[in-house]
Amino acid sequence: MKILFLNGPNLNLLGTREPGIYGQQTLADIEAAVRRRAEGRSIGVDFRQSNHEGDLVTWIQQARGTADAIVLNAAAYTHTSVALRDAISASGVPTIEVHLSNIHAREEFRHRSRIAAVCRGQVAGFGLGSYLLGLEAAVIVIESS
Ligand code: CA2
Repeated sequence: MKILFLNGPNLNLLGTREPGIYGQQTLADIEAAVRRRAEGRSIGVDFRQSNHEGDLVTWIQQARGTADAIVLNAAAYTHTSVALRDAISASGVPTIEVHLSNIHAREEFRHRSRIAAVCRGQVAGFGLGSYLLGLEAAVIVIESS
């Protein structure tokens, strides 16, 4: 099975600023942990980040027929992007929404996710663990389809 991990804007800064909110781990550390968890389980991991909404839209479109599931941390686009919502919906690829922080315990504008309704589910608040749980959720969704 192939799982596509997509990361949105500013996540390339992880580990360099705001460690109080997002932890000390870099995105490379998160990718390494995801790859370790997938090892020996016939899971192919493709892990990407972009600061550009259009890149994320294109990658979600391309996932149709090439990935079995998407694990998506859309970062700030979570709260704004109708384009990402439409892309997830159009691709038909089961998508798990993940967040490092508990978006529901933060500022009000982060409580609403524009993509949640077209995702299979959401994991938020467990730091790097959200990605590992996202991986397990993706496996469950793929294996039960
Ligand atoms: O908790 C999450 O994973 C978020 O998706 C992170 C986004 C935020 O806009 C969402 O509301 C919740 C922000 C990612 C920015 O990451 C930074 C990392 C280091 C320094 C500054 C920003």
